[in-house]
Amino acid sequence: MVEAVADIGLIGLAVMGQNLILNMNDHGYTVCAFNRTTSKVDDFLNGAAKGTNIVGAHSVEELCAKLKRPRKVMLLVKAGAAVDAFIQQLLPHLEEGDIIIDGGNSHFPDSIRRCKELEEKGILFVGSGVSGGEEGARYGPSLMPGGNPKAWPHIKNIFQDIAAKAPDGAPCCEWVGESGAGHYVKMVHNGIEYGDMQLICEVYQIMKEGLGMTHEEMANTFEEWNKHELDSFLIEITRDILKFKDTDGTPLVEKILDTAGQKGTGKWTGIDSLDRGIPVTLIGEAVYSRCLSSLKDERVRASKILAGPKDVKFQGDKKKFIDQLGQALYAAKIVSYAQGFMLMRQAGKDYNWKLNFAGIALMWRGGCIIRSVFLGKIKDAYTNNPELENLLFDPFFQKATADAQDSWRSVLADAIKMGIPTPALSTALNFYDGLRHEKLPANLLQAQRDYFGAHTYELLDAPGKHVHTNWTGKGGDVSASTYDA
Ligand code: NBP
Repeated sequence: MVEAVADIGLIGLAVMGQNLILNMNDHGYTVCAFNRTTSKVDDFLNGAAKGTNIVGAHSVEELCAKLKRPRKVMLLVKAGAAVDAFIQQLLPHLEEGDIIIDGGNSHFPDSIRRCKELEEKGILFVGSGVSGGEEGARYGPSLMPGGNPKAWPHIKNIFQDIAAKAPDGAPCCEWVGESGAGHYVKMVHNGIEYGDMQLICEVYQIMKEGLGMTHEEMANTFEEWNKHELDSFLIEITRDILKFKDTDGTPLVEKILDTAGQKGTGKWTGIDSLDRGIPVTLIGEAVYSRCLSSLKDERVRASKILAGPKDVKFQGDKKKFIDQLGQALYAAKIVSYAQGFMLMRQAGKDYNWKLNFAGIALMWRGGCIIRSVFLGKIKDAYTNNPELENLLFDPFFQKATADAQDSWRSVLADAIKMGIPTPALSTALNFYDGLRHEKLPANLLQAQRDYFGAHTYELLDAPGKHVHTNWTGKGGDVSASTYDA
C-alpha cells in the first residue's frame, strides 16, 4: 500500500515544472513529481531535487496514490493535446472533489471546456496563468488562477506562498474568476507584454536612427527612466541588453537578426479583441510589427526602392527630445493598459466573470515580465473605484496623459518627418484622440453604408430608429436588415 505523503503532484518536468516543484519544496510542501518520459523523474530526483523532500512517481496511478486528499495535481506540460491526454489518464485515479490544475499557457476556450467537462465528473478544474519564466517559477511567479471556485480554498495557501510578493508583501496571486478566467487574464497579460516590448523597441529605433545615440547613451537613458514612473522589469533588461558587449567589444544586440518570433498569445489577444469589438489597437500593432519584421527579404528589397524622407536629421534640442520620448513612452503605455483592461471588462461581462481588476493589477505587480511600479497605480485606480469605466478616466491617469500629450505629439511628429516607424506609439495616440472625440466621422460612414447597401442609419435626435434614404433617386425604399457582425 503506497502512503499518501504528498501535498500536491506535479506533472511536467521541463523548465517550469522543475522550478515550481523546487519553489514549493522551499515553502515546506511535499511534492510528487511525474513526467511522460519517466527517466526524467529519476534524473530530477538524483539531480536538482537531491536532498529535498520531493518524491517521484513512475506512473499516473502511483502519482495519485501518493497524494493526500483532496488530491491536487498540477500540469506544466505543452498546451493543447498533452493537457487533455493527461486529464484522461488521471480521471480513473481521481475521486469527487479532487483538483486538476493546468499551469501551462492554454488557450482560455480550452479551459472553459475542461472546467465544464470536469465539473460534470465531480472534479474541480483550475486553469492558472503562470508568468515569470524560469526565475519566476523558481523564486516567485505571478500566478493567475481561475476555474471552479470550490478548488480555491484548497490551493490558496500553496499558491500564495510560492507566488512573488509585491513590495508591500502582498502575494502576486489572487483568485481571478470562474471557468477560463485565469487563462484569459494570462492571455491579456501576454498581449500587454507584446505591447510593452514593441513600445520600447520603437523608442530604441528613434534613439539610434533619429538621434544617433550610442549604446552607452541609450543604456544610461533607460537607467535614468528606470528610477521614475517607467520603473519596470522590461526597461531594466533593455538597459542591460544595450550595455552588453560581444567578445569583440561591440554591442551584441546589433548582431541579432531583426526578425521577431511569437508563440501566439499576442495573436489570441488581438483576435479576441476583434471578436469582442474592443479596440485593443496597440497589442494588434505589436503583433503586426512582429509579422512585418519577419518579412526580412521583402524589407531588404523595399529598402532599396521605396522612397523615404531625404536626409532628415534631428536638428533640435536632443536632451529635451529624450525627455519627451520618455513621456511619449509612458503615455502610450497607459493607453495600452487601458485597452487591455477594457478587453477584460468586456470578457467579464460576456462570460459573467466577476473579475477583480485591482487584484489583477496586483498579480502583475511582481513576478511577471510586465511587472512595474506603474501597476501599483493601476491597482490604486481600481481600488478607489472598482467600477471604473476606463483606466484613462481615473484622475491619476487623466493627469498623466494630459501632462504627457504635448511631448507625445511632438515626438511622433518628428519621428514621422524622419521616416521612423512608430506603429505602437502612434496607434496609442490615435486611440487617445479617438476616445476623447465626442464626434467621430462615423456619421459619414453610416451614410456611405446606407448609400451603397441600404444598411440604414440612426439620426442624432432619434437614436434607435433605423432610417433609409434613397440617396440617388434611383434605388428603392427597401432597406437591409440591421445586425452586428
Ligand atoms: P514545454 O512547454 O517545453 O513542455 C515540456 C513538457 O511537456 C514535458 O514534460 C514533456 O514531456 C511534455 N509533453 C510534451 Br512537449 N508533449 C506531450 C504530450 N503529447 N503528452 C504528454 N506530455 C507532453 O515546458 P515548459 O517550458 O516548462 O512549459 C510548460 C508549460 O508552461 C507550457 O504550457 C508553457 O507554455 C508554459 N509556460 C512556459 C514558460 C516558460 O518561460 N518556459 C512561462 C510561462 C508558462 P516529455 O519530457 O516526455 O517530452
